[in-house]
Amino acid sequence: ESAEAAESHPADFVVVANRLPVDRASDGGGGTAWRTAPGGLVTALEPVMRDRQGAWVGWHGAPDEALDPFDYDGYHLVPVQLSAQEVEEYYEGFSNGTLWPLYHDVVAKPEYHREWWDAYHAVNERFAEATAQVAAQGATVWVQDYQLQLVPQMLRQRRPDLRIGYFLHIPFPPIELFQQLPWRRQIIEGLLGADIIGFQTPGGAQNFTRICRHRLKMETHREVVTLPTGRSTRAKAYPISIDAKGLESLAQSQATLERAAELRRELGDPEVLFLGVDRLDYTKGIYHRLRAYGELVADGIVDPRKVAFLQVATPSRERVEEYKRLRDEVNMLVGRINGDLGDVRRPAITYLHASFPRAELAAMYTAADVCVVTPLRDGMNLVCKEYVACRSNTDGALVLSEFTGAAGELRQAYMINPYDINSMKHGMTLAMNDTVQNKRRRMRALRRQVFTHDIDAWATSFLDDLAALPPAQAPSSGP
Ligand code: GDG
Repeated sequence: ESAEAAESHPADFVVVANRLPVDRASDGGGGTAWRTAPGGLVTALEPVMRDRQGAWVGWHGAPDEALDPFDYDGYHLVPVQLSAQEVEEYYEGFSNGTLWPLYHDVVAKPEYHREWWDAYHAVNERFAEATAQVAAQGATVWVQDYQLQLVPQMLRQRRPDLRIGYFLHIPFPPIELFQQLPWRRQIIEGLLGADIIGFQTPGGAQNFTRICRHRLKMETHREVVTLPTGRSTRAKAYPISIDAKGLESLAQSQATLERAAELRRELGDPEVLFLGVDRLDYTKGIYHRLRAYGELVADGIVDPRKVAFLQVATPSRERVEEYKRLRDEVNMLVGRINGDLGDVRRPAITYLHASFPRAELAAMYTAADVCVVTPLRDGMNLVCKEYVACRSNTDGALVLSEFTGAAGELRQAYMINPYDINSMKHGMTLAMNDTVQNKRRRMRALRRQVFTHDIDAWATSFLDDLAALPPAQAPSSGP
């Protein structure tokens, strides 16, 4: 039945991602309804999708459930079915237990299991098949992220007429780490099926071309990789961003301003409010950050009666073992710091393991004097850009890890090395105590960067590059 639906909706533009941009929520009357899962990618692609009869191929989030394609809010959605075992092996296993830690500098130990790989391969085939069914002749297809690295090649084999773009949202590791992967060759060949392979940073793109040159003996010239078939592919950086204007206007709304003031009161009217917002993930450096802050309190540099720290950790991948452990470790650390150093009236750290509506996050960004972003490795990191977008009166200070993709753009942040606890303590202290003029100067520069390089600019530059390539190559020229 999906072929039938595809015939009635051949799409000129197709986004392929692990998840569809919708969630199923209770409709209040005992049933369920679809709701847009808000996110930067959805915002960025909305105009393109509407103008070009776009379709979105992805999993709908429920295991063992087959769904026909359906239209929702102007999108044509094509659900891909996953069994409960595939969710375990392809998603939790290979994607989040193998690739995620390997690509993030092995800050956790990647696990290599042949069954996980088999499931990853099979699911990638299914995504490629569903996409081949829905794409119109000569359509543009944009494949997203590490869960679907084999799709570009699998799709090209089925549909050599398509223009295929691919974007990796996480870092691409150096050759020394990537080499560990038992299926390294298949992954590289999978990606090379795309006409353009986008990375968050120039470093990621270089890691990729270096592997093509040194391990696969392909010819490379700057961003161009030439395959043995003569076809060529580009590996290039497209740093992702946010809907800066949209977030700024949310932050400036009366409701947000009132909520921001109320938040500060609820936190005991601190002189300085520190803020951290992350998915609860071991790559984000949450533990390291809170430990450094705990030391500042213990050293007497920070007085918890005058300074507050609000840490939001959004629940994430809760069935994966490493994430359970991290959750316990952070709980214990916060308990220890608050037990040892808190005050009757106020804990040293206010820790919230929960997720919040976007407007509440905007109020937090608006309320905070210092935003602390300390990942051990991060493809880009959007939280730091969101904080900057919310600081319209150019106050506030951003403490940022060198190991984020964003560090390449947000040069005026207070840079720290999260592996160096003294560097973190120093960065937080400086951000808290620096002169108003210095903070303003830095924040103005940060805001210029974020507002001139927003999510729209990101999507446009990728899609313009893709559109500028010569039209699709002959069917025999696939890799
Ligand atoms: C991956 C890459 C790359 C967080 N808590 C809540 C909430 N959030 C939102 C933030 C932000 C997003 O989630 C997190 O984005 P990050 O970029 O910080 O991190 P990842 O989730 O790891 O994203 C990353 C990104 O993809 C894009 O390419 O930058 O490097 O790892 O937007 O605001 N949103 C809401 N409630 C919460 O409680 N509504």
